[in-house]
Amino acid sequence: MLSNLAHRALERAGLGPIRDKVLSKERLTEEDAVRLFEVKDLAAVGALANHVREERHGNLAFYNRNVHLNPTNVCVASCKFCSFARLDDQEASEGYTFQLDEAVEKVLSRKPLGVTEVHIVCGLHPTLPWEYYTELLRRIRAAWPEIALKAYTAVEIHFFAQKFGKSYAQVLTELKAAGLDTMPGGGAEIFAKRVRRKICDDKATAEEWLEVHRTAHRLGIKTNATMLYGTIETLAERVDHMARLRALQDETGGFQVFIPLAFHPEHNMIGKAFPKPTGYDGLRTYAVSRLFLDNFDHVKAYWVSLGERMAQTALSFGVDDVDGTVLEERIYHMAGSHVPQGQTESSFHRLIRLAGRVPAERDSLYHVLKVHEA
Ligand code: V47
Repeated sequence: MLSNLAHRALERAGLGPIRDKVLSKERLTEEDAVRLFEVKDLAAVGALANHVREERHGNLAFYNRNVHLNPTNVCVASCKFCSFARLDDQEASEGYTFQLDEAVEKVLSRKPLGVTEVHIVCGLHPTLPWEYYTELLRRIRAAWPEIALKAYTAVEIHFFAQKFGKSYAQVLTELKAAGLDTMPGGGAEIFAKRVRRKICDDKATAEEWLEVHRTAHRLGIKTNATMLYGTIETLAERVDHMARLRALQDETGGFQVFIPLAFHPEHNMIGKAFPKPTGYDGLRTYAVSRLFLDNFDHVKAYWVSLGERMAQTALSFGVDDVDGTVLEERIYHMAGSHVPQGQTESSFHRLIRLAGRVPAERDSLYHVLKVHEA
């Protein structure tokens, strides 16, 4: 329920018509979303997003027990915001590539922790063979049949298709046969051509990213969607990004969650020009996405990207999911994140409870495994 105070604040901000649309479940236009971004009364916009969030999920805040694996940081793409990628695996350049045995062993060593998902993302490695990627999944799956494998972004799938002369459907079918369950949402950045040309001009285009996800959905593979905010994009370009995701979701229903990712400026080519986005910007981005993406069940604050305190706050600005325990994270820590490498389940419960929510452990497909009432 929206409080009288929130109603008055929304009226004062000139958001009465948008509020009425939200309350009557009428779809917001791109202009509405830009307006929500521009309004200075963040609390009013947040209250409206919180209303939608609580209508969908009550007081629950979802998390999962997962680990990250980045088998290689060697990457032929030259994304200007990236602090993780290296051109080769020479020690001097800090590039690395795990042998298959090493990568599998790393994952299996986490088995005693009760992990339910492995999140796997690689750089676009110039020489690794196709079998490396399929075998990695196959071996983990063979040794740990019940683990969920969330692996390879659309940018990697596009790279595999080009490099190994396969269609997206062939790549995904073979990965599925090897054990792939779901796909992470990385590599989306901002879809607008103007932005991609400047910050990531040599990897999958917006259309290719979307086509990979369309193909995955057709093959029954659920996927996630991200948006990197806080570099050169305008607010209208953020909204355009979300509009393209909303349109694909109308078509396929295959996205599980939307994940805004805050730019981290350390050790990359554009960090000096763009400081880390403010908490204010983060919260309005979560709130607007919750209101605009009416066909997405979940909005996630990836605590590693946002920081634990802001992730807690975001749980009252439209967010219902804070990602996972993670355990070993590289992409954000190499770009200046100072949060811990991981959370224990109890530290996660504390984080969620202190934000006034009830922790709910979920699996990779958002089935609730256990609600941890106080
Ligand atoms: O695509 C890279 C982003 C993404 C930086 O699907 C950066 O559940 C900010 O997609 N500052 C990879 N962002 C991470 C990702 C992800 C993370 C957690 C959960 C899920 C999921 C997906 O990280 C990249 C890029 O957009 N990124 N460098 C940086 N300096």
